[in-house]
Amino acid sequence: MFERIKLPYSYDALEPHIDKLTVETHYEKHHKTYTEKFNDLMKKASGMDGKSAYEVLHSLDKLPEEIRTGVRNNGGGFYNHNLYFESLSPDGGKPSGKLAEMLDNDFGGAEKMLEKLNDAATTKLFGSGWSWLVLKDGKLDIAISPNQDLPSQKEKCVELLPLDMWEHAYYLKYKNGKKSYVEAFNKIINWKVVGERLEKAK
Ligand code: MN3
Repeated sequence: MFERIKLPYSYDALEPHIDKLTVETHYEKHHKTYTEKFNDLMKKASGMDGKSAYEVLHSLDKLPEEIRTGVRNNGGGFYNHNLYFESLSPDGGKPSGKLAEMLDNDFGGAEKMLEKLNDAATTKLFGSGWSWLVLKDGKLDIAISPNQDLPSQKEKCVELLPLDMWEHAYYLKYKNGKKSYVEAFNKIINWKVVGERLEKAK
């Protein structure tokens, strides 16, 4: 049984950057539905007992064909939203330690990295998907992925920070204002969690 993370803050904690109704709907409707469908589909998988969602998502070819696409989309939705909600915080601080050092070396600082992450999200990605900070070949890099895919399903890398660019992540408050949404996102990143992911990845 795959379980969502417990939301580490209240629905209104990210106001005014992300509004209460969006957080509540995103977590209680979208994330919940992905999770339920993923669990349902996995009842039809064999030989996957004890595997993490991440492992399942990286061995889709071992699943029965009839559930492969469903697991890819709903398992991805389950996994990515755990990362996403965990990556946000009303007081996420600033990058420090190794993360700050690598952001300086690989981008010229956190601000410059966010410009690239935001640019990929608003101009390179078409339709629903995600923009990511990843660790690739020992360096920080930006990646995009369609639907609920993970960049690491396509190439060897580790996901550090996800930016959800599905309309459900921002439409209630920002309508078609993708740029306003990503600017708001920049202000509520939980840099501590991102730093911990980097430590784990190395
Ligand atoms: Mn979403």
